[in-house]
This record gives sequence, structure tokens and C-alpha cells, in this order.
Amino acid sequence: MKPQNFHLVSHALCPYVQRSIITLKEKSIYYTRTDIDLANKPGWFEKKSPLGKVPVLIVDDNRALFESSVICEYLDEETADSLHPTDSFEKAHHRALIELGSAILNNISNLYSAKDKVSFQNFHTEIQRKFQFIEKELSGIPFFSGYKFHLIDAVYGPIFRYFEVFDSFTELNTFAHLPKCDLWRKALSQRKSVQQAVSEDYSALLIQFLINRDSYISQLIPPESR
Ligand SMILES: N[C@@H](CCC(=O)N[C@@H](CS)C(=O)NCC(=O)O)C(=O)O
Repeated sequence: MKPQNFHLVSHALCPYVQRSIITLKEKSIYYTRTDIDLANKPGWFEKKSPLGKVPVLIVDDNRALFESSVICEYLDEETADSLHPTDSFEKAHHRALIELGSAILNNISNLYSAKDKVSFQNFHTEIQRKFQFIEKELSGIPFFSGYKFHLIDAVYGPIFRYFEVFDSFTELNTFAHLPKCDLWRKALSQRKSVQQAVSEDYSALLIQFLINRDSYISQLIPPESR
């Protein structure tokens, strides 16, 4: 890799930021980071990010990339030992399931924003339906395709992290009948890069975020967690 200076514009809870950080860590790439307030975006950020979303990767202080999948693939291509499969179909398959991961993140956002129990349960059913599909696609242990960690693993680590927090105060049991997904999520939760993609107060920050949402899930959070 040519000597380059990487700076990630971030947010403490963002799962798309986390997948970029996991990729940086898996590839041992040095980077610096600035967290921004998404409710009060700085002017310099708006100039770099046409969609107004994090993550943004600033390369050598003057070039910027947005969209987490693009950032992860760029970092992967800039460094040796690709985190994508070499076989074209396998690579395309991983990319397709990465897209599915982004759709699951949209469903999770719908889930925690749902105002009533019925829509909350409907969104959860939709999430489980997608994981039932993934359960059939999972070919490896401990990670998606076996022992090697891939970009697809970097995408699903932050998705599963939501359920660790949800499981601490709900009866959702999302993976109760999905044994392969359950093993996969446990393996990802043990991976250093996945653990280090968030700060130690992640769960507390997420719970506070969910309380502030003032939605159905906010009511499920017990007083002792507030
Ligand atoms: N497709 C984008 C999604 C990124 C995204 O949704 N980021 C959220 C935070 S997790 C954001 O910046 N939201 C601010 C906004 O939409 O105003 C990616 O993969 O990078």
C-alpha cells in the first residue's frame, strides 16, 4: 500500500461506521477518527458527504469517499490479502448478502422506531424472515465461509450487536431457531476487530438512544437500565 493518511468521519452508534472500522482493523491500517453530531452536522462534513451520512473516509486530507461498502472495498483493494473470496460467484454472493445486511439494518431502524406492538412484531418477523434465508446460505463455521474472516463478516458483526442489547431487556429471541446464525453471531462477538469497533459504553449509549426514540421498544426498557 502507498503511504496514505486515512481519517474516518464517524458516529459512536452507526453500524455502517463499524463495518468500516472492522475492515481497517482487520487490515491493520492506521487511521484517525472524528465523531460528529448527526443532529447538528458541521458545514465541512456537508461538503464532503453529498448524502449527509457517515461514514466518510478522507484520504490524504483532500480526497473523500462516502458509502460504507465502497469504503470497505477500497480499503480491501489497497491492501494485500483480500477479505473477499477469489471465486467470482462466491464474491458476488458475498456482495449480495452484504446488500441484504443493509436491508436488515433498515428493518432494525423500523423496529426500534415502531410506535406500537403490532408494527414492532411485524418488523421483527421481517427481520427473522431475512435471517431464515441467511441460515440456509451459511456454509462455514465459525465465520460466514469458514475460518477466514471476510468483508461479509465485518457487515454482520454490527448487525448482531443490536440483538445483544435487545436481548438484555426483550423476549425477542431472534436466533432461537436459527442455530447456524446463532453460532455465527457468537463467533463474531468474540472477534477483536468487532469488539473494538465500538467504545465500552456502546450498550449504555444505545439504550439511551432507544429511550429517546420514544417508541414501542422504549417502553420495554426497565427502570434499572435507565
Ligand atoms: N448507505 C450508507 C448508510 C449510512 C447511514 O445511514 N449512516 C447514518 C448513521 S448510521 C447517517 O449518517 N445518518 C444521518 C442522516 O441520514 O442524516 C452507507 O452504507 O454508508
